[in-house]
Amino acid sequence: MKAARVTVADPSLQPVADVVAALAHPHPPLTTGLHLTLGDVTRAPMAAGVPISGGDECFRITTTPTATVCQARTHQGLFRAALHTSLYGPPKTETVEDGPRYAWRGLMLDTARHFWTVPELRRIIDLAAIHRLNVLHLHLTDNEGWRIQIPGLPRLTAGTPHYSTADYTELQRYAAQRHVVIVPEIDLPGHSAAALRAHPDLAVLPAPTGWNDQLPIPVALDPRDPGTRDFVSHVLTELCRLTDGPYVHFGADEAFGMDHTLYDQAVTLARAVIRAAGKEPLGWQESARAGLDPGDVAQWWVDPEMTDPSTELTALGLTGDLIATITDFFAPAADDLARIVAAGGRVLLSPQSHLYLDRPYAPAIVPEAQRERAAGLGFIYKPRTVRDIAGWDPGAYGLADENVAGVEAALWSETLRGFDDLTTMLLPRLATIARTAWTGRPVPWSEQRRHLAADGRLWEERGLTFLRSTEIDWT
Ligand code: TNX
Repeated sequence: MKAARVTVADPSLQPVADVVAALAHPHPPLTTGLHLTLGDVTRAPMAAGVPISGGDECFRITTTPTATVCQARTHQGLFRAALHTSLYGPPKTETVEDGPRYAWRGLMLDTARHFWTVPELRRIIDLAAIHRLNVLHLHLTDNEGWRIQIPGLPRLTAGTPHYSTADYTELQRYAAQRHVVIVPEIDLPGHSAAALRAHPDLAVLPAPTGWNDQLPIPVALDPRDPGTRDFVSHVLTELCRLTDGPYVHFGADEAFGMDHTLYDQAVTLARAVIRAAGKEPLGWQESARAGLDPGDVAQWWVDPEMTDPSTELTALGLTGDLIATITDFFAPAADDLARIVAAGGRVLLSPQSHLYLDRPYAPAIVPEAQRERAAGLGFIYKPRTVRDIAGWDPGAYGLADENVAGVEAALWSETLRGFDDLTTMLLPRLATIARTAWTGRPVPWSEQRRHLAADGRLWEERGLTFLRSTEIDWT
């Protein structure tokens, strides 16, 4: 298919036009022509949250008889306007001004439990851009694997699929052209079994009382040990050096049974190293229990649905002390949101009830032929329909704009066998979340269904497998 012609008012805009044309390439042209020009946009909706990919994303689109004119103050604004118009057609009114409600609109992918190749990640970056997301958060290490080359520590990645520093650099470049920022995550001090396998000399804490082989052993690095501190400093410093974006994620989730003082020490160390290397540190919500400075970001995932998992854990056949350890761990999560706000921190909204895309789809909406792919992770998570996810309201938590970093969907990979499983879990849900993050509120379902049908045509044209939910008329 030949894309619509994109012309530019000055040569500096040619790279924007080229990337838009490349992204639109598999799709039939919906405009006679697009013209890109820098300029002021009168209405400038201020996006709440942390500006991550170059700030101003607002634009104006004006339709004339010969072309659709996109105007914005930045390349990013032009990219948003031109790509959206190429993919979905010009707006129905003569002039439209638009911009995002949330500045950080992300997707987290788990590359540790299942390794996604560089070409697969490129397709995901394209998909993110199409849905106006601007962050790809890569969960790069976990118990099951270490996926990023760290100069000076070759054992971490020896003999396992991983991203070389050259892969990572190239991926950031590819993403940046599409106005997507990579936020890398090294998960510490828990979730560290892969580090320990490569470096058995690292000091780790004993497993909590009652832990047994019903769940993976929760390896936590001991922040008191000088060699282990050196390891953490080295890894995070090198990662910061490789990273173009402003944020580096240090994990800090699920340090089950870890003593509070030691947990504080581990988080304090990670933050200090990342800051010293010139980046902003960011952790999962648990990290807020080690204190936060005003403006610090914490990623909130344990929403009220999950704060007492004892019934589900019992149903799984877990017993006594183990249930107590896990339940004790989740109990303080109920106060984390208030804790982040009280410290003047900023919440990156990833509530598992709606934004975790490894959650199973409600069986009633899954066509028979897709049952297996759509199974997801049944553990603790209650299944939901696409309509439920589309109804999620980021404004429902009573947070002031200064306490919001943005919105991020997350996909863990424990149950995924390949790329078709990945996209089946993402789509269509990711598109509804991305729309909510852009507009700031749930789009009415009748409207959302129409948008999803249009999205479905794009996914088909790009050869992406998606859940053909029975809630939507895909024809
Ligand atoms: C909890 S969510 C985790 C992940 C798992 C996920 C699903 C979070 C910050 N940590 O390590 O993949 O549950 O099992």
